[in-house]
Amino acid sequence: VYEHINLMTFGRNKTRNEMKTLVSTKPYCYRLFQLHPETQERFAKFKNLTTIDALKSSEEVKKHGTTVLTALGRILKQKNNHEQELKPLAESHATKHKIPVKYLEFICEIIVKVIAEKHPSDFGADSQAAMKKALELFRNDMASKYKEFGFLG
Ligand code: MNH
Repeated sequence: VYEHINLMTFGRNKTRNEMKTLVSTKPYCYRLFQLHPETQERFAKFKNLTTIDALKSSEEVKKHGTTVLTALGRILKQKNNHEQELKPLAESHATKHKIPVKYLEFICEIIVKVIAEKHPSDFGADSQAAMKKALELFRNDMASKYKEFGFLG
Protein backbone atom coordinates (compact mmCIF):
# COMPACT_ATOMS: atom_id res chain seq x y z
CA VAL A 1 0.00 0.00 0.00
CA TYR A 2 2.88 2.30 0.76
CA GLU A 3 4.27 1.98 -2.75
CA HIS A 4 2.38 4.91 -4.14
CA ILE A 5 3.49 7.12 -1.34
CA ASN A 6 6.19 9.36 -2.56
CA LEU A 7 7.87 9.98 0.72
CA MET A 8 10.99 10.47 -1.32
CA THR A 9 9.66 13.78 -2.59
CA PHE A 10 10.39 14.88 0.91
CA GLY A 11 13.87 13.45 1.24
CA ARG A 12 15.14 13.00 -2.28
CA ASN A 13 18.22 15.17 -2.21
CA LYS A 14 18.89 14.96 1.46
CA THR A 15 21.56 13.10 3.35
CA ARG A 16 20.70 11.21 6.50
CA ASN A 17 21.92 14.02 8.70
CA GLU A 18 20.02 16.63 6.76
CA MET A 19 16.92 14.49 7.16
CA LYS A 20 17.52 14.34 10.89
CA THR A 21 17.78 18.10 11.12
CA LEU A 22 14.74 18.52 8.93
CA VAL A 23 12.69 16.38 11.24
CA SER A 24 14.13 17.91 14.39
CA THR A 25 11.89 16.91 17.20
CA LYS A 26 11.75 19.57 19.82
CA PRO A 27 8.88 21.73 18.57
CA TYR A 28 6.23 19.07 18.32
CA CYS A 29 6.80 17.00 21.47
CA TYR A 30 5.63 19.79 23.68
CA ARG A 31 2.99 20.85 21.20
CA LEU A 32 1.13 17.56 21.62
CA PHE A 33 0.88 18.19 25.36
CA GLN A 34 0.02 21.83 24.84
CA LEU A 35 -2.80 21.17 22.36
CA HIS A 36 -4.03 17.96 23.96
CA PRO A 37 -3.18 18.03 27.67
CA GLU A 38 -4.90 14.68 28.24
CA THR A 39 -2.10 13.02 26.25
CA GLN A 40 0.49 14.09 28.80
CA GLU A 41 -1.31 12.14 31.49
CA ARG A 42 -0.20 8.92 29.80
CA PHE A 43 3.41 9.75 30.60
CA ALA A 44 4.30 9.06 34.21
CA LYS A 45 7.76 10.41 33.53
CA PHE A 46 6.49 13.84 32.46
CA LYS A 47 4.21 14.41 35.44
CA ASN A 48 6.53 17.02 36.92
CA LEU A 49 6.45 19.17 33.78
CA THR A 50 3.54 21.44 34.51
CA THR A 51 4.28 24.53 32.43
CA ILE A 52 4.89 25.08 28.74
CA ASP A 53 8.34 26.43 29.54
CA ALA A 54 9.21 23.30 31.45
CA LEU A 55 8.03 21.17 28.52
CA LYS A 56 9.86 23.28 25.98
CA SER A 57 13.17 23.08 27.76
CA SER A 58 12.97 19.46 28.88
CA GLU A 59 15.76 17.24 27.59
CA GLU A 60 13.65 14.21 28.50
CA VAL A 61 10.81 15.36 26.27
CA LYS A 62 13.25 16.01 23.47
CA LYS A 63 14.79 12.60 23.93
CA HIS A 64 11.39 10.93 23.81
CA GLY A 65 10.56 12.83 20.63
CA THR A 66 13.67 11.39 19.04
CA THR A 67 12.68 7.89 20.15
CA VAL A 68 9.25 8.32 18.58
CA LEU A 69 10.51 9.72 15.30
CA THR A 70 13.26 7.15 14.98
CA ALA A 71 10.72 4.36 15.39
CA LEU A 72 8.29 6.05 13.02
CA GLY A 73 11.00 6.63 10.43
CA ARG A 74 12.03 2.99 10.52
CA ILE A 75 8.44 1.91 10.01
CA LEU A 76 7.73 4.30 7.15
CA LYS A 77 10.90 3.30 5.36
CA GLN A 78 9.74 -0.30 5.22
CA LYS A 79 6.73 0.74 3.17
CA ASN A 80 4.20 -1.75 4.39
CA ASN A 81 6.66 -4.55 5.19
CA HIS A 82 6.61 -3.21 8.70
CA GLU A 83 4.91 -6.07 10.52
CA GLN A 84 8.01 -6.85 12.59
CA GLU A 85 8.57 -3.24 13.65
CA LEU A 86 4.92 -2.41 14.12
CA LYS A 87 3.90 -5.35 16.24
CA PRO A 88 5.91 -4.65 19.41
CA LEU A 89 5.00 -0.97 19.14
CA ALA A 90 1.30 -1.79 18.83
CA GLU A 91 1.61 -4.22 21.71
CA SER A 92 3.21 -1.74 24.11
CA HIS A 93 0.86 1.07 23.12
CA ALA A 94 -2.19 -1.17 23.41
CA THR A 95 -1.44 -3.12 26.56
CA LYS A 96 1.04 -1.01 28.53
CA HIS A 97 0.75 2.67 27.64
CA LYS A 98 -2.89 2.41 26.49
CA ILE A 99 -2.77 5.04 23.81
CA PRO A 100 -6.03 5.48 21.86
CA VAL A 101 -5.79 5.72 18.07
CA LYS A 102 -7.16 9.24 18.44
CA TYR A 103 -3.94 10.24 20.22
CA LEU A 104 -1.89 8.75 17.40
CA GLU A 105 -3.93 10.91 15.08
CA PHE A 106 -3.07 14.00 17.17
CA ILE A 107 0.67 13.38 17.05
CA CYS A 108 0.65 12.55 13.34
CA GLU A 109 -1.15 15.78 12.56
CA ILE A 110 1.33 17.75 14.60
CA ILE A 111 4.33 16.07 12.96
CA VAL A 112 3.09 17.07 9.50
CA LYS A 113 2.28 20.60 10.62
CA VAL A 114 5.60 21.20 12.27
CA ILE A 115 7.65 19.94 9.34
CA ALA A 116 5.56 22.07 7.00
CA GLU A 117 6.06 25.14 9.17
CA LYS A 118 9.76 24.68 9.62
CA HIS A 119 10.61 23.66 6.08
CA PRO A 120 8.04 25.09 3.70
CA SER A 121 10.27 24.86 0.65
CA ASP A 122 11.21 21.22 1.25
CA PHE A 123 7.79 20.03 2.22
CA GLY A 124 5.14 21.33 -0.13
CA ALA A 125 1.55 20.26 -0.63
CA ASP A 126 2.41 17.00 -2.42
CA SER A 127 4.87 15.91 0.22
CA GLN A 128 2.47 16.84 2.95
CA ALA A 129 -0.29 14.83 1.32
CA ALA A 130 2.07 11.86 0.87
CA MET A 131 3.21 12.02 4.45
CA LYS A 132 -0.37 12.31 5.71
CA LYS A 133 -1.37 9.28 3.68
CA ALA A 134 1.59 7.27 4.97
CA LEU A 135 0.75 8.17 8.55
CA GLU A 136 -2.87 7.26 7.98
CA LEU A 137 -1.83 3.80 6.81
CA PHE A 138 0.46 3.50 9.81
CA ARG A 139 -2.44 4.31 12.13
CA ASN A 140 -4.77 1.88 10.40
CA ASP A 141 -2.28 -0.91 10.89
CA MET A 142 -1.73 0.10 14.50
CA ALA A 143 -5.50 0.04 15.00
CA SER A 144 -5.88 -3.45 13.60
CA LYS A 145 -2.98 -4.71 15.71
CA TYR A 146 -4.53 -3.01 18.73
CA LYS A 147 -7.63 -5.16 18.15
CA GLU A 148 -5.50 -8.30 18.09
CA PHE A 149 -4.23 -7.31 21.50
CA GLY A 150 -7.77 -6.68 22.70
CA PHE A 151 -7.48 -2.89 22.93
CA LEU A 152 -10.24 -1.04 21.18
CA GLY A 153 -8.41 2.29 21.45
MN1 MNH B 1 4.83 6.21 22.12
C1 MNH B 1 6.96 4.83 24.42
C2 MNH B 1 6.88 5.23 19.59
C3 MNH B 1 2.85 7.84 19.85
C4 MNH B 1 2.87 7.35 24.67
N1 MNH B 1 6.60 5.25 22.03
C5 MNH B 1 7.31 4.71 23.09
C6 MNH B 1 8.48 4.04 22.58
C7 MNH B 1 8.45 4.16 21.23
C8 MNH B 1 7.27 4.92 20.87
C9 MNH B 1 9.47 3.62 20.23
C10 MNH B 1 9.50 3.29 23.44
C11 MNH B 1 9.29 1.78 23.32
C12 MNH B 1 7.91 1.31 23.77
O1 MNH B 1 7.52 1.57 24.92
O2 MNH B 1 7.21 0.71 22.94
N2 MNH B 1 4.85 6.48 20.08
C13 MNH B 1 5.74 5.94 19.22
C14 MNH B 1 5.36 6.27 17.85
C15 MNH B 1 4.22 7.00 17.93
C16 MNH B 1 3.90 7.14 19.34
C17 MNH B 1 6.13 5.85 16.62
C18 MNH B 1 3.38 7.62 16.87
C19 MNH B 1 3.83 8.11 15.75
N3 MNH B 1 3.16 7.38 22.23
C20 MNH B 1 2.52 7.99 21.18
C21 MNH B 1 1.45 8.79 21.69
C22 MNH B 1 1.45 8.66 23.05
C23 MNH B 1 2.53 7.77 23.39
C24 MNH B 1 0.52 9.61 20.82
C25 MNH B 1 0.58 9.28 24.09
C26 MNH B 1 -0.35 10.16 23.89
N4 MNH B 1 4.89 6.10 24.17
C27 MNH B 1 3.95 6.62 25.03
C28 MNH B 1 4.34 6.31 26.41
C29 MNH B 1 5.54 5.60 26.34
C30 MNH B 1 5.86 5.47 24.92
C31 MNH B 1 3.57 6.72 27.66
C32 MNH B 1 6.42 5.12 27.53
C33 MNH B 1 7.34 6.28 27.85
C34 MNH B 1 8.29 6.00 28.99
O3 MNH B 1 7.85 5.97 30.13
O4 MNH B 1 9.50 5.86 28.73
